[in-house]
Amino acid sequence: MTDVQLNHRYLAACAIAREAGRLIRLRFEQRGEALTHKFKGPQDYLTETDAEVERLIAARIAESFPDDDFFGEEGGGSFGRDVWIVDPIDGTADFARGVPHFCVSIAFVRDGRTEIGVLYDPMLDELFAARRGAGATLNGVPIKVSTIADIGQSVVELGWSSRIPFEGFATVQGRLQALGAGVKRRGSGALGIAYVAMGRQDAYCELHINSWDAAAAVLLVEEAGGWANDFLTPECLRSGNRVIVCTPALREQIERAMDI
Ligand code: LIP
Repeated sequence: MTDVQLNHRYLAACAIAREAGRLIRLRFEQRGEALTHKFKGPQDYLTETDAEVERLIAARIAESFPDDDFFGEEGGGSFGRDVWIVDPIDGTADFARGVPHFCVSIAFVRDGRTEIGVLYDPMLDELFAARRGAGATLNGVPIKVSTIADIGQSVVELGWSSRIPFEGFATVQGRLQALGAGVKRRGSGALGIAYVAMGRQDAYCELHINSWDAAAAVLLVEEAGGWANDFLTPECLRSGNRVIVCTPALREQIERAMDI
C-alpha cells in the first residue's frame, strides 16, 4: 500500500470520526429521560445509537475503500489483510446514563499492525489522530506523553469490565495504590489511553479489553513517545488482550503491578 493510499485512509478516518461524532452528540442530546437501558451482559450496555453509528461508519468506509474488510463491535464483520476495527461508542455505559464521557474509535490495521488510529470525543470536540511513524495529534496539534517518572506522583486509570473476575481488578488496584499512584476509573478505555498519549494521565491498564476498544488509542501512545505492551496480537483481534500504556519511566512498576 502506497503512502498516498494510507494518507487517504487517514484523512477519511478523521472526517468519518467527526461525522459519526456529530450523530452521537445529536442522539445524546435528544435522549429522553425514559431512555430504555438494554444490556449485552452484566454492566455491558447496548443502545440503538451504537448500531446506528456503526452502520454510518461502515457505509462511509465501504464507499471509499470497498476492498477493505470491516469489523465493528456491534455488527461484527471479517478480519482480512486490510481491516477497519471500529467501536462506534466507547464509553457506552456513560452515554446510556447521560454522562458526557465517550468517543468513537476507528483503527486501520494492515497485516495485523495498526497503521492509523483515530478517536473523536464529540462532547469536548477533541479529535485524536495518529499514523504510524508520523506522530500523534489532538485537533492537529502534536501531543506527547507526560514526563512523570515517580509513580507516587502519577495518575493511573485502571479499566474494568465484567469480562473478567473482579478479584484481579481489586488486586491490581491495591498494588497501584500501595505504590502511591492516584488510581482512577472512568468508563472509556479508548479515551483513558488517549489521555495518556497527551499527558492528562500517566498510565492506563486493564486486564482485558477488546481490540476495537483500544487498538486506535494504543497507536496514539506509541506515536506520542509512550510505552505500550504488545497489545494487538493475532488472538487479540478477535478475543481481546490486556493493555498497558504508560510513560516509559513507569513501565517496570506498572507491568509488575499488572502481573497476575
Ligand atoms: C468499554 C471499554 C473499557 C471498559 C468498559 C467498556 P464499551 O467499552 O472501552 O475499557 O473498561 O467497561 O467495556 O463497551 O463502552 O465500548
